[in-house]
Amino acid sequence: MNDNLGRVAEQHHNLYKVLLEDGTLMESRVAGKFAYQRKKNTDYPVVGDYVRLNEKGIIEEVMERKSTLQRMEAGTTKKSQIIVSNLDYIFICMAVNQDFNLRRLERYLSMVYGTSITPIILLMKSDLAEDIDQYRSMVREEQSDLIVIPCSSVTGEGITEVQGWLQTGMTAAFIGSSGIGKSTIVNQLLGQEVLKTSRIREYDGKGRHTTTHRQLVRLGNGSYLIDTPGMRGLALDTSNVAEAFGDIEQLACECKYRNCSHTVEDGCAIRQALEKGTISAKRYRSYTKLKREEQHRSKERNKVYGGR
Ligand SMILES: Nc1nc2c(ncn2[C@@H]2O[C@H](COP(=O)(O)OP(=O)(O)OP(=O)(O)O)[C@@H](O)[C@H]2O)c(=O)[nH]1
Ligand SMILES: [Zn+2]
Repeated sequence: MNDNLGRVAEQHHNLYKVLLEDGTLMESRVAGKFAYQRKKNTDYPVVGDYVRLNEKGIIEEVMERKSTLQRMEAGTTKKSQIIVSNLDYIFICMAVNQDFNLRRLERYLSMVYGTSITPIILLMKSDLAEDIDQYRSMVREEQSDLIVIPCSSVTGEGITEVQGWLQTGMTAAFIGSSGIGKSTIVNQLLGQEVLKTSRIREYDGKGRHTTTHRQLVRLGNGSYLIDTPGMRGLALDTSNVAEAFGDIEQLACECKYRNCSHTVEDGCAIRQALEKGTISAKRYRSYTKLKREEQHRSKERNKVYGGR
């Protein structure tokens, strides 16, 4: 990074913390011109952005983004919200116990579809599985070229392989349900740096000592890990929807046509279940609505971010 370049490490409303080359965190705001020029909300800085600062430490410019992870804003179908930017990898974490869920995996994969972000599947708590290859095959059946790494912080399996992906300048985020060992593995990757960089002690407005969780950290070798509240929320949205419609998604596998829209086709397993009353009309409507929104979203994404 140049002298006047930094990387957005935290965002709290319109207040940013920018990580500088020398490792210091600088509090910053965006230049007034962002407002004058009526920039779109997606033009404002997000965690992961490389930004150019002026001599007063104000963010003048957001450098072109290599990739973005987006979510639709609640209540709208068009406007999207960028959660983080410039990810190279996303570690999709699933534990090899009751957490393991292929429908949820599909959801996660659909988020990175059409971006340049490479998904890497971490089979967490691999020490708990008798036959880890069975899980690996199930994942590969979803998509045969996926990178799959069994990981355990108990046996240490997989840590070196994960580190292998974190080369200088690379940025990765972890996503997955709560309680499956993400923090444990991140702390192992951070090693001694955890106290220095991940959890920092600061004085809050009332002069109390508080411990805050940093959203972007740089490892010793110059790679970056991102863990924002936005990413955590995404994990929730994703698993809730998948779990809420898991039974219907399962039925969809039995439809006669692979690209069945579940509306007019012959041999649609979902419509048959609807007629039999196995699934309610209300849930069927919510499900098809969700599907349509999803298709619309991926079309929009391809339009805007085509070729990336
Ligand atoms: N068997 C086994 N247990 C593990 C492993 N890694 C973590 N755990 C345990 O799983 C629990 C949750 O671990 P965390 O690292 O806090 O999980 P997390 O995914 O970060 O959870 P959130 O912070 O809530 O998102 C702890 O009790 C850990 O001791 C592992 O590799 N194997
Ligand atoms: Zn169907």
